[in-house]
Amino acid sequence: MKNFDSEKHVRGESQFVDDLLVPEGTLYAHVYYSRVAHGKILSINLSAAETMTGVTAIFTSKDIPGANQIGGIVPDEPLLAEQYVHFNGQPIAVVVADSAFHARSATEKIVVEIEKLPVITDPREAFSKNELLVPPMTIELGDINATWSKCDIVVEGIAETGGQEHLYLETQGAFAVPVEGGAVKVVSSTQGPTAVQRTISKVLNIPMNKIEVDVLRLGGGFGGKEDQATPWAVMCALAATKLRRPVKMILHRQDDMRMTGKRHPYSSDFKIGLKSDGTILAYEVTFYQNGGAAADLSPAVLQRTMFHCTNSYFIPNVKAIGYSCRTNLPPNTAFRGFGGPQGKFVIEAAIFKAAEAMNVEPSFIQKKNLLKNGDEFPYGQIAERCQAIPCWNSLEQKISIGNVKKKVDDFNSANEWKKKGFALMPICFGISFTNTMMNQASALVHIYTDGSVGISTAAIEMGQGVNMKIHAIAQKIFSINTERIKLESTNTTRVANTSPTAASSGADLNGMATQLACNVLLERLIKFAAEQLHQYDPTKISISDEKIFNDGKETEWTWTKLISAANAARISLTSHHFYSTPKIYFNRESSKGHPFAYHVFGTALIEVTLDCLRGTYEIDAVNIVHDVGKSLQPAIDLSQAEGAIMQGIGWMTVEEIIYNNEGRLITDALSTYKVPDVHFAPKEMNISFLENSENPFAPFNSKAIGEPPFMYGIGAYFALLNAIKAFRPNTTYSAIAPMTPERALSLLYKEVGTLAPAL
Ligand code: MTE
Ligand code: LUZ
Ligand code: MOS
Repeated sequence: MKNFDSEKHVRGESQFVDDLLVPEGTLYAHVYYSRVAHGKILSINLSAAETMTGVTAIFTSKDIPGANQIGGIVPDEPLLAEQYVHFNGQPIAVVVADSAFHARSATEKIVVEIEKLPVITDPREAFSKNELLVPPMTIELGDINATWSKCDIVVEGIAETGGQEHLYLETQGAFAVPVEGGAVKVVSSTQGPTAVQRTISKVLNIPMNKIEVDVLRLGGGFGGKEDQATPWAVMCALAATKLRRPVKMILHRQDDMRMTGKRHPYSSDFKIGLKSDGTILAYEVTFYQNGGAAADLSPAVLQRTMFHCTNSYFIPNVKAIGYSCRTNLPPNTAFRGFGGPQGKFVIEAAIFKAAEAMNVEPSFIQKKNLLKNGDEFPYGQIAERCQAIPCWNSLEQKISIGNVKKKVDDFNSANEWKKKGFALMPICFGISFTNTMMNQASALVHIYTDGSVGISTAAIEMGQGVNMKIHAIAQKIFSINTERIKLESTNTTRVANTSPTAASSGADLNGMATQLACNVLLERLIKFAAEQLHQYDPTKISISDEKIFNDGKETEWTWTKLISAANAARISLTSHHFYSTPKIYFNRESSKGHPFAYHVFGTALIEVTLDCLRGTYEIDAVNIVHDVGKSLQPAIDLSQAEGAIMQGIGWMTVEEIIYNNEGRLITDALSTYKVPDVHFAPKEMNISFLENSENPFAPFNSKAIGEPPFMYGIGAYFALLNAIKAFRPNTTYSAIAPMTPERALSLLYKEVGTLAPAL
C-alpha cells in the first residue's frame, strides 16, 4: 500500500518543473515586482536592465496582446501592473535572459518611480472605508432577534485568526515552449490546468485549442496553486510566443513568499446565546475577511466560511454576515480548508467563552449540541448519515475525557511552572465545491494491446496520493497486476475543461469518472470473452488476478490474451467518461440549497504542556476518531490526516505571518516564518477511522480526506488557552490566533503585555 511515488521521491528521480530537461536555447524569466504596497506608477525605466548581459527582452503591461487580466471570479487583477500598484509584491515587469542568474541580475537594474498612496492592511479599516471586494454575504436560519430574550446566557466577543504561508516544497514555476502555428505548450506547477489554459487564452488572445497545459505532479500545492500558479505560466507563455523560444521561470522562495497570497486572516465578532442546560439557541457572527488587493478566490473562501460557521453543531437560530475586505496585501487565496477553519475557530471561541460564563467544560457544550440526522444547516441542507455523535462517542470509548481532565488537574496542582491543558475539537466539513458548476470531472482510460493500462484524469498529484487512489479503483475493477496500471500526466488535450484539484474532491470526482470509464471497458471485454468462450450469459464471466473465469471455473484465457484478441477483433480498448455530482444545488438569492454531496465528521482530543516561564509548549497527545467512510488507501488516508493535523496545529500556534504597516511582509523567509518541525510534532498521535460508515457519493464508499483533518488543529489553540488559565485563572483575553510563544507569554504575564499591544 505504499505510495508508488515514494521511491522516486527518495531517489530524487521524481520530476518537478525545474527537473525537466529543457531544449537548447531555453530562456529564463524573472519577475520585477513592486516594493510599494499602494501607489501610482510615475515611470518605468528599463534602459539599464536592457543592456545587462544576456538579456533578451523585458515585458511590461504594454506588451500584452490580449486582456491584461487574470482575475478568476472577479476581473479585478492585472497580470502586470499598469498605472497603479495595489500590493507590495505585485508584478510589474518580466525580464527574460539566457540564464536565470542574468535575468535576476537585470531585474535589479529596473527603476520604477512610484508615488505612494495610503496603505490599508487591516480588514476592519478596509470595511470602514467601504473597501469591499464583493457585496456582503448573509446566511440566516430561524430568528436570532426573537431568541436572545429566551437565552439564559448570552456572551459576545471577538476572534481573530492569522494568515498562513503554503510553503509547498516546490515553489511556483512554469515552462512554456512555442509550437507551430502560434500555439504553445506549457508545463505548470498548477492545481488547475484549465485555469492556466483559459487565462493564457485571454491574455495572449489566442483560442484555448492552441494551448496545451501539462502537469506531471506538484511538490505540494495546499491551495496555493489553485489560482496562483496561473500568472507565472501566463508570463512564460507570453515570452515564449513573443520570442519564439522556450521560456522557464522558477520563483525563488523569498520572491514566492512575497508575491503570492496566503490563507485569509479574519477578524470576527460573535454573540452566542444558550439555555442553562448548555443548549445553544442562537449564534450571530460577522466575518471581516482580509482579502488582499484583488478578489482571487476570496468570495468562494468567504462563502465556505459562512457555510461552516456552526461547525458540527446544530443551532436553530443563526445569522452570519461576511465582508470580503480589500486591503493592500497580496491577494489571499485558497488554503487547505478554504475558509472553513476560519469559520470554525469563531464558534469554538464563542463556546469557550460561554463555558467560562457558565462555569462548565467547553466539551460539555460541544457534546450537547452535536448535529444529528435531520438537523438543518444554516444553508438549508439537512444532515444525513451524520457521524458527529458516533465519532465523539467512539473517541470517548477509546479515551475517557474524565481521566484526561483528572490527569491534567493533578499535574497542574503538582507543578507551579508547567501547566497542562486539553481541548476537544469536533469537525464537520462539506464535500463538493460550493460552486455547483465546478463539481465535474472526466477520465480517459486506454488499455494498450499488451494489456497495460494508461489513465488520464483531471486530478493533479500534489503529494496527497490521488494517483494511488485512482490506481486502486482501476485495479479493483480490472483485477490485474498493479504494475500494469499507470497514471498519466494531467493534460488539457487528453482531459479538457477541468476543475482544479481542490475542495478535497480530487479523488471523489476523478475517481468516479475513472470507475465509470473502467466499467464500460470491463463490460465490453466481458461480453467479448463470453462470445469467445461460448458462454451465452456474460454475467457468468469474471476476471480475477489476470485470469478469466467462466461460471466460476478458471479458463485458458488470461488478461493479456483477452486484450490482444479483443484488439484483433477490432473492439475499442479506450473509454472516456464524465462524472458530475448528483443532487447538489445552491440558490444564491435565498442562500439556501444542498451544496454538498456529503459531510466528513470527526472528533479530536488534544493535550498540551506549557512552560510558564518561557511561553513555549509541547503537544503531548492527539487522539482522533475520523470518518473516512471505507478508506480506499488506509496508509494514504492516515498520512493525509497526520499531515493536515500538523499543518492545522502550525497555523494555530507557531506560524505567524506579519506585514508591517507599509504592507511589507516581514516574515518572508524561513528564518522569520516558523513552521512546525518533527520535534514539535505531537509526542503521541492516535488516529482511528470510524467504523461502519457508508458513503454512496464517492468511489467504493470512501470519503474525501484532504482538508477536513486540518481543522482538528484548532483544538491545540484552546488546549493552550486552558493551560494559560491554569497558571493565571483570571487572565482576560480575546481569542486571537496564532498562540505563538510570545502571545502565550504575554497572556501569562500581563505586565509584559506591551509585547502584544492588541491584547
Ligand atoms: N497533501 C499533500 N501532500 N500536498 C498537498 O498539496 N493539498 C491539500 C490536500 N492534501 C495537499 C495535500 C488540499 S488543500 C487539498 S484540497 C487536497 O489535498 C486535494 O487533493 P484531493 O482532492 O485529492 O484530496
Ligand atoms: N475551491 C473552490 C475550493 O473553488 N471552491 C470550494 O468550494 C473549495 N473548497 C475547498 C477548497 N477549495
Ligand atoms: Mo485545497 S485549499 O482545496 O486546494
